[in-house]
Amino acid sequence: MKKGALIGCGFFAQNHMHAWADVDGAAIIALCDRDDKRLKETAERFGIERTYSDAVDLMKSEELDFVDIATTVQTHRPLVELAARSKVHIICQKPFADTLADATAMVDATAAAGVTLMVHENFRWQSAIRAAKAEIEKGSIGTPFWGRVSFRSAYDVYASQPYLATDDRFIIQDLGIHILDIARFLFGDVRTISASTKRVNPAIKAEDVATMMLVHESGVTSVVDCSYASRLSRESFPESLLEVDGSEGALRLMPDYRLVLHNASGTRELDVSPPLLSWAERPWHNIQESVYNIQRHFIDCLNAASTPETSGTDNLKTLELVEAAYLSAAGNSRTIILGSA
Ligand code: NAD
Ligand code: 89V
Repeated sequence: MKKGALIGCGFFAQNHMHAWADVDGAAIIALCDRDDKRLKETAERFGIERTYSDAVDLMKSEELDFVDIATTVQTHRPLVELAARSKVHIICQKPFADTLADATAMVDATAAAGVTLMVHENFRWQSAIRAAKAEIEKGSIGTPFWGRVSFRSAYDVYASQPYLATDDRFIIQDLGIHILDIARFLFGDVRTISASTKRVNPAIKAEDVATMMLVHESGVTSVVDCSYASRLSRESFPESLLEVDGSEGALRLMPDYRLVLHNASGTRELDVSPPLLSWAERPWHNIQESVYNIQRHFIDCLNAASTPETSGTDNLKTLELVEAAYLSAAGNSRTIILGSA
């Protein structure tokens, strides 16, 4: 049994805790939050007796295999470095870091300590996205040459995550990071990116719309578009929609988790709806299921001593895309060559 502690008992960490209860071979034995009310509420909800207001005390007092860091980005580096010094494996929420320098320092610290570091980049673990990837890999549409990964909504994300309205960066850093990661997952690493951004909602500080064009090393060109300002006739939050054209056909992941595949043999429509886990709530259930999937993957990797898909090293590439997208948008959508940002 891998023994873990959760640091940060806020809004999203409640999903982590529910998912940990379902992951075989793992148990959260201690909680930490500097906000006493959130700490007590989470401890009571999940029946955890050992609680800490300070992560240094937690690390001194508990014998852990891993920590699950579910705080916001500003505290990731000190907490990751603390855990590395304590030689425990680490899952850290996205966005992993505010800067590539911080991200690289964390990757280096964990490598030097010999511990596993996985970024909780869960969108690629949604079952609908995995189903689409499996069809592409099976050759159902031939060789992909064009793709679109799209997330457009007017859902009020600010109600449960108020920092999204006041941070200096919004949609690319918070949501686009997931959508860019899905594009990497489906089409591979990226050679160039250009981006434009816009703030539509006057009540928030940063951009709530972003459109990005990526040229992948595989030869695929993709469009990654995100919006929290799109008042659509049908709200599909929090679904990521896909369009992929290949040499032999086309794939579409449509609202309501309808995966449509067309090729010379005809058209198939699959229902790739995520299962509704016992603790999940619509419309969040696809994200909640992906939390369970990624946490289970982390424990599988610890048991097999293998590298997680979204290791710290892997996530540097997604973070580079985020940085390059902001750079491009600030520079009149100029094309950024990855590695030169
Ligand atoms: P939140 O503000 O609700 O919770 C963060 C908690 O961490 C707070 O209770 C705070 O007191 C605690 N905290 C901060 N620094 C601490 C420290 N040094 N020691 C102990 N406790 C500390 O934030 P949230 O909305 O739950 O978001 C947390 C992270 O999860 C963010 O990085 C966010 O981007 C990410 N998130 C991810 C997803 C996803 O699908 N992967 C969804 C939502 C949020
Ligand atoms: O995944 C996230 O970080 C969330 C949400 C899906 C709401 O954008 O902020």
